[in-house]
Amino acid sequence: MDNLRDKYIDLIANAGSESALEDLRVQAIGKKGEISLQMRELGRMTPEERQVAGPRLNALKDEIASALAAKKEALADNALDERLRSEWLDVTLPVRPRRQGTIHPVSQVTEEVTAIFADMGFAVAEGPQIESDWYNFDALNIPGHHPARAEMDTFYTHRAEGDDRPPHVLRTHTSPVQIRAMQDQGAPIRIIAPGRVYRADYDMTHTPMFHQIEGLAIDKDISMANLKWVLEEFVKAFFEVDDVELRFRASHFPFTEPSAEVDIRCSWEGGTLKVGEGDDWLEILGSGMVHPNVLRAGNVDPDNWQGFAFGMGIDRIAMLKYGIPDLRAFFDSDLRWLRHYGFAALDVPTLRGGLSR
Ligand code: 2NM
Repeated sequence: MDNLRDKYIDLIANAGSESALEDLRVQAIGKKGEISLQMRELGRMTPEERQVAGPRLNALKDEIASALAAKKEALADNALDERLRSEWLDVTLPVRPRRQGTIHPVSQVTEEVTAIFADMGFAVAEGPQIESDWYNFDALNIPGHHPARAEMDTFYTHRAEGDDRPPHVLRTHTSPVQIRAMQDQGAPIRIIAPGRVYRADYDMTHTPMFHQIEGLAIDKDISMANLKWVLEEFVKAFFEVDDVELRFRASHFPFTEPSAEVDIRCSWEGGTLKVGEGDDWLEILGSGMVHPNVLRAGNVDPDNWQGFAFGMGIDRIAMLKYGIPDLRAFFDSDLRWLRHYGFAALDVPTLRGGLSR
């Protein structure tokens, strides 16, 4: 038995691989292994002999099993050390620019517009996409009977049978964000609210979900003159031109008085847009002085405060700036489209570094 022990302990110590260990296990303590065969001999012994040999054989079997397990663990440790030695890599090396994913033009333009207004002291505000009808309509001077409610193609949520409260809506503009911001922060305030909005409309130039960015500036003495300057600065920075000409056309919105739609002078020579020259006018946004009822809804006293607001479609100005022809392709998630019109992930727009390189 001592010979058997020495033989296997030695073989196990010198085994070079897990499979060699497994062979040894079968050879020693497997069903037909040497020690198992010895154990079978116990039946032919006298009871006295068996009382001595039985426990010794069991102990030997246990000792070999432990030796096998210990050696197996040592081999695994060595294998791990070897992998750690051979498979290391320097995570401080620069990445290869693979451009697997790209920044969607809507995200890019949202960042660009945000950077421009941030530079003029506007903070970003956000709010829920599912709104109460009070925030989406009433607070914006659009009462229940107002035709604008019907014209908005609003998506309504479902109320349980017998629940007579007005249903929530998918916001049809980001203006509710400005109401909430006025309520939360009070005046003076200077914010922009970019985000998704929803209208039940689908054709060549409309998708049921699209993106808006709205701005709001409230202070003691803010006028249309400030609005004009801010919008001129915006258009010059966004279209990356030194001069623009803006045209304010009288218009009507329930939430502003007076209201104006803003066009920029442009040309469409050869089908490409040039801003600041030519004989065409391009409508890019709506604006006006915030209606006293809207200020009141935001708990801002219209006898002490006044200000301007404006809104524009992000998707539309993205198409104009980057020459993207089909609005509906924006939301198809077509990888080839995304690769073509998308932006490199590390190409963050800044005013000093250029908005769109
Ligand atoms: C527009 C046009 C004119 C607007 C108004 C407000 C608020 F909430 F402050 F009253 N936010 N945005 C506004 C004004 C939006 O979009 C064409």
